[in-house]
Amino acid sequence: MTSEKRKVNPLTSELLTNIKLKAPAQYAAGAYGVKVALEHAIEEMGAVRAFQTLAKLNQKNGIDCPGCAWPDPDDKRSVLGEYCENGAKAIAEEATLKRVTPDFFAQYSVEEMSQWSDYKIGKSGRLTHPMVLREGSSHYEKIAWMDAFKMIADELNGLDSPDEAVFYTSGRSSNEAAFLYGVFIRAFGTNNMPDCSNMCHESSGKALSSTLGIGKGSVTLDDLHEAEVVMVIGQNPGTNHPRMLSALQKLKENGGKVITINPLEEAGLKRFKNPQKIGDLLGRGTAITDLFLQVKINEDIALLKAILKGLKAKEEAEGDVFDWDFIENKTSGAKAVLEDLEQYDLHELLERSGISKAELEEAVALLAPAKKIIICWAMGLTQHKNGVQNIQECVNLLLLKGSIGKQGAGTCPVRGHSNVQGDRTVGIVHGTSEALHAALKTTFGIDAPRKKGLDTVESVMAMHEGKAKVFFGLGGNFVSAISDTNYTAAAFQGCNLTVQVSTKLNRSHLITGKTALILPTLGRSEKDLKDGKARFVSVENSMGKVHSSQGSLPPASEHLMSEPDIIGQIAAATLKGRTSVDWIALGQDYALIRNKIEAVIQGFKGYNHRVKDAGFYLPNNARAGDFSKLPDGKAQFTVCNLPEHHLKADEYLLMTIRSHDQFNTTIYGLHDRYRGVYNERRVLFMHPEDMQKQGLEKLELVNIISEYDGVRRIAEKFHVVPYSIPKQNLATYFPEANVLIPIDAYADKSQTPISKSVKVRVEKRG
Ligand SMILES: Nc1nc2c(c(=O)[nH]1)N[C@H]1C(S)=C(S)[C@@H](COP(=O)(O)OP(=O)(O)OC[C@H]3O[C@@H](n4cnc5c(=O)[nH]c(N)nc54)[C@H](O)[C@@H]3O)O[C@H]1N2
Ligand SMILES: Nc1nc2c(c(=O)[nH]1)N[C@H]1C(S)=C(S)[C@@H](COP(=O)(O)OP(=O)(O)OC[C@H]3O[C@@H](n4cnc5c(=O)[nH]c(N)nc54)[C@H](O)[C@@H]3O)O[C@H]1N2
Ligand code: SF4
Ligand SMILES: [Mo]
Repeated sequence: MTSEKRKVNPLTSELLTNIKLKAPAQYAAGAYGVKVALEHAIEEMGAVRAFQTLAKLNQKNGIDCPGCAWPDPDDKRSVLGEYCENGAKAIAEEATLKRVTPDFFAQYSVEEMSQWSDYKIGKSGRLTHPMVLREGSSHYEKIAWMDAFKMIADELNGLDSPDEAVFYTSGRSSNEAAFLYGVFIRAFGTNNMPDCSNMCHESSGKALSSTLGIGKGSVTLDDLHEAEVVMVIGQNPGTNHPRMLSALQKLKENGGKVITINPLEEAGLKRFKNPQKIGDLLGRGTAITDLFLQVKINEDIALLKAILKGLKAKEEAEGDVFDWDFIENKTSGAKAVLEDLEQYDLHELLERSGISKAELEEAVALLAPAKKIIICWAMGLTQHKNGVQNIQECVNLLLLKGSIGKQGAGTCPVRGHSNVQGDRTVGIVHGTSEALHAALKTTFGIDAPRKKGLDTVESVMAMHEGKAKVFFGLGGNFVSAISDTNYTAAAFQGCNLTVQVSTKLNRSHLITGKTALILPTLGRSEKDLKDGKARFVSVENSMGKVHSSQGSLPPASEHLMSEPDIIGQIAAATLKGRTSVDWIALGQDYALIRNKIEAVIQGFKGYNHRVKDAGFYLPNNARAGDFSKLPDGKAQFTVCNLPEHHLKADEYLLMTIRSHDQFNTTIYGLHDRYRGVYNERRVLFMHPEDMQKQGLEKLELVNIISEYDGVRRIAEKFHVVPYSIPKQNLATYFPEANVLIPIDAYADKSQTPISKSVKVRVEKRG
C-alpha cells in the first residue's frame, strides 16, 4: 500500500510491431474476408461455439450484432449468414473464452497493465467479478456486489450537489438499460449525461433537427435500393458498416449510381465481392463507385458549393433540375442559399476542394436529372469545427432536389455503435425537453432537473477543474475515446470515484479516480436469465427500427449482472426512500421497463408486443415529409460558410480514422488490410510529394506535433507510409492520436471533437 499517486500510462505502448506494407486492396470482402472472419471467431471462441453463435447473429429473435448500427433486412434474411467480417470480429471479441479473473488482477498491478498496448489489454479477456481499486492501492481486489452498490450510493449521496457526478453512456447499451439509467440519473438530480454520440453524430443531430425537425436519418434500407444517386461522403463502409455494401450492390443492380467523396479511395467503395453470393466469390464482384471525388480534408463545403453552382447554372440554362414545387411548398430559405452562391468563384472552390472541372461536370451530370438522391455520411463530415454546417450543406442539396420525404430519397447519417440511436431516443440526452419532464413526472413522480447537463468535453473539463468528482460509465472506454489524453487522464485522476460497467478490460479501468470500481456485465451474445426465465432486450438501428436481441451463450462468469439489474440496484441503494419507484423490480423485469418507455417516449405504442420478430419503425417526420414543427411549418435551408484553416507551409490537416482491425478503442488485430498495412498501428499516411518536401523516406519514424494556443502536444513514433491522399493532408488511427487534440477543439454547436481536422506538423525523430 502506498499513498502516492499511481504512475499509470494513459497512452498505448509505443513499442513497434514489425510493419509490412502491400498495395492497397482493390475490393472488399470476398472469400478472404470470410476466412478472416472465421479465423477470428474460431481463435477466440473455438469452432463449435463460433458456428453456433454466428448462425444466430442478426437473425429474427436472435442476437443483434454488437458491432455497428447498420440495419438488417426487413423480411428475408440470408441463411448463408446475415453478418460481415467485422460483425464476426465484434462477436468473437465479446464471446472470447479468455477471462480476466481476480487472480489476474492479483498478478498484475494497475501501473503494470497501463504500460501494455490497447491490443494486449483488450485481448486479456472478459471480466468475471466486481472489482475495487481502493485509494492508495496498487492492485484491484474482489468486492461483493452489494458492497460496490453501497460504495457508489455513499459517494453520490456525499456530494455537495448531484451535478458533481457525471454519467456516461456508450452506445452498446440496450434501450431498457439506457432508459432506466436516464430515469435514475434524473431522479438523482442531474442532467450530466455525456454519451458517445457527443463525439460521433452529434453534429448530424444538431444539423438535422434544425433543418428537417428530426435528429435522425430519413431513409430505410429499401430506399437505398431504389435511389437514383447515392452520395457516400466521409464514410468508410467497407470497414465500418460492411453490410452497407450489400445495399449499395443492390442499388447498382437496380441501375443506381454512387458518388463517393473522400480524401482516401477506400477499397470497399471501389469494388465489393458479396460473401453471401457464390457468383461474387468466384467472379469480379460489383464496382460500387461511379465517380470518386478525392476531396481535401474538410473541404466538403467548398465541393458541395461547387456542385450547387453547377446545378444552378444547369437549372438556369435548361430547367427541370431543381424541384420548385417542393421548394415553394415545403421549404424556407432557398433564395438566400442560391443568392449566397454568387459570392463564390468556381475556380477557387475547385482549387480548395482539390477537384477538377471535368470531375465536377461529371458530378453535376449525374445529379441534375436525378429525382431520388440519398446522401450517406459518417465521421468524415461530423468531426470538424464546421461539422454541423457540413451536414446542413448536404441538406441544402437534397432540398433543392426535392429529395426528402419520398421513396428512394433522403438523409442517411450512418450511425456507429449498435444502439447509439436507441439510447438517445429513450432519454440519454444532456438536456430535458418539457415533454420528457412532464412524462417523467406523470409516470414516475420524478421532478427532473431542468438545468442543462454536461456533454463529453464539458464533463472532462469539469472533472479537471474539480467540479465533478464522480464518473460513472455505462460501457465504453471514455479515457481513450475522448480527446487530449493526458489532460483527460489528469481529469480522471482528480475524481474521488470512477466506476465502469464493462464487459472487457480497457484503459479506463487503469486511469482512474482515487477509488475505482469495475462492474462486469453480460454481453449481447449471452443468455440473460432471471429465475430460470430468459430475458431479451431491444435496440434501434441506424434507420429507426426497434427490434429485440436475445443472447444464447452461457455467461462469461456466474458473477455477472445485467446492465438493467446493476442500474436498478444502484438506484435503489442511492435513492432509498426518496422516490416511490420500485427500482429493483424494474431492473429485473424488462417488459416492465418497456411499458414505462411506452408511457414516456413517443412512438413505442404496443412496445412489448411489436418488438418481437422483425420489430417496428419509429415515427419519422422527415420520412413522411412533415415539417410542421419547424418555423413556418417548413424544412429549412441554411446559408453555410467555408471553413478557415490558415495552414502554414509546414502544417498539415490530420484525420484520425479507424483501421480495418479495430472497433473504436478495442483493437481486434494489427492489420489494416484494405489499406495494405500489416502488423502495425503506428503509421502516418502521407502524400509522396509531402514526404519528399520533408525529406522523409518510406517507413521512416516521425513524431506528430500539434500546437494550439501555444501548447505543444506530441504523439511519438509513427512510420511514414506513402499513400494516395491529398497534399497537406495526413491520416493516422485513433485512439493513438487523441493525445494531439485539445479538449477545447470542437465543432460549433455540437461540441464534437475535431478528430478529422487536427492541425499538425511532422518531425523526423533524431
Ligand atoms: N469495424 C468497425 N466498425 C465500426 C467502428 C469501428 O471502429 N470498427 N466504429 C463504429 C462507430 S462508433 C462509428 S461512429 C462508425 C464510424 O464510421 P466512419 O465514419 O466510416 O469511420 P472513420 O474511420 O472515422 O472514417 C471516416 C471516413 O471519412 C473520411 N474522411 C475524413 N475526413 C474527411 C473529410 O474532411 N471529408 C470527407 N469527405 N471524408 C473525410 C476518411 O477518409 C474515412 O474514410 O463506424 C462504426 N462501425
Ligand atoms: N480521435 C478520434 N477519437 C474518436 C473518434 C475518432 O474518429 N477519432 N471516434 C469517436 C466515436 S465516433 C465514438 S462513438 C467514441 C467511442 O467511444 P466509446 O464508446 O467510449 O468506446 P468503445 O471503444 O466503443 O468502448 C469499448 C468498451 O466498451 C465495453 N463494452 C463493450 N460491450 C459492452 C456492453 O455490452 N456493455 C457494457 N457495459 N460495456 C461494453 C468494453 O469494456 C470495451 O472495452 O470514440 C470517439 N473518439
Ligand atoms: S454491418 Fe455492422 S451490424 Fe451488420 S454484421 Fe457488420 S458490424 Fe454487425
Ligand atoms: Mo461513433
